[in-house]
Amino acid sequence: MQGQPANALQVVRLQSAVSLQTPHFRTGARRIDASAGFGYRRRATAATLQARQRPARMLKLYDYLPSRNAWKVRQLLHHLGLPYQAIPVSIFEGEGRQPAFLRVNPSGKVPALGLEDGRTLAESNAILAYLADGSDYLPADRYLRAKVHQWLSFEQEQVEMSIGSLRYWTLTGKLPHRDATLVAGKRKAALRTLALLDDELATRLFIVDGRYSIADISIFAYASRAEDAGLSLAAYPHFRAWLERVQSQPGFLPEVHPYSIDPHSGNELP
Ligand SMILES: N[C@@H](CCC(=O)N[C@@H](CS)C(=O)NCC(=O)O)C(=O)O
Repeated sequence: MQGQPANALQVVRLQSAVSLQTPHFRTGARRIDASAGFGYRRRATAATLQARQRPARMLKLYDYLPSRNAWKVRQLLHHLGLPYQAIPVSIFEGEGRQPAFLRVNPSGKVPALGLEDGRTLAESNAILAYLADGSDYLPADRYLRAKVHQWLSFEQEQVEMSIGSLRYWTLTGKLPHRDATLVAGKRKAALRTLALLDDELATRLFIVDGRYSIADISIFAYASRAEDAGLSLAAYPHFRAWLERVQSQPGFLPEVHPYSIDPHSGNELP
C-alpha cells in the first residue's frame, strides 16, 4: 500500500532534498509561494537562503508529491543525476488553473518541466522522452525508439486510465461517489492490462528489447500500485518479477507519497 506516511513538514524536507531553490511562481495578481501549497509556509533557513542565490537557469519540475505521473519524472531525473528546482503545485486548491501555471501547461496538470532556456514541456511521457534523449533510457535505434513510444502510449491509454484512476479514487475516498458502471469498466480494463503485461513480461526482462528504459519507468508508476486500488497481483507472476527487477535498478526511487500529506486531496479537482 502507500509508502511511509509523511506530514507537511516532511514534504518540505523531501522537496528540499531535491529542489535547489525556494519555489514560487507569479500569477496575474499575486505571487504564490508554492511551498504554501499544502497550507504550510517554509521559513527561510540558512540552507534556503543559500539555495536562493544559486543560478536560476535550472530545470524546473512543477510537481505534486502524491502524483505518480510526477514520480516518473523525478525517477528519471534521479537516474540521470540532473539537478532541478521542484515547484509544488497544489492541484486540489486550484493552483494548476491559475493563469501563471496555465502558461506552463495549458491543461493545468502536473508534471510539467521548465527548461533551462525558459521553454516548457508537459505530459509526463513527453518529458521522459525529452530528458532520456541520448541516454541509456531511450534506445538510439529507430524501431526500438518507436517501440518505447508504443508502450508510452499504452501507459497513458490503458494503465493510467484504468489503474491510475481507480487508485486515485480509492485513496482519496472518491470511489463511492463514482458511477458504478464506470468503476466496473475501469476495473475490467485494469485486470486486462495487468494480464497483458504479465503475458508480455513472460518472455523478456523489460518492456522493450529486454532493456530497462523509460517505458518501464512510465508503466511502473501506476501499474506497480495496482494493489492500492484493490487489484490483486497474485495471478501475474511475470509482472511481479518485473516489478522486482525495476525496483532493483541502480538509483531506483522508492518514494510513494500518500495523498494524506495533502489536506485538500479529498476535494474534487477544479
Ligand atoms: N497525461 C498527463 C496526466 C497528468 C495528470 O493527470 N496529472 C494530475 C496529477 S497525477 C493533475 O495534475 N491533475 C490536476 C487536474 O486535473 O486539474 C501526464 O501524463 O502528465
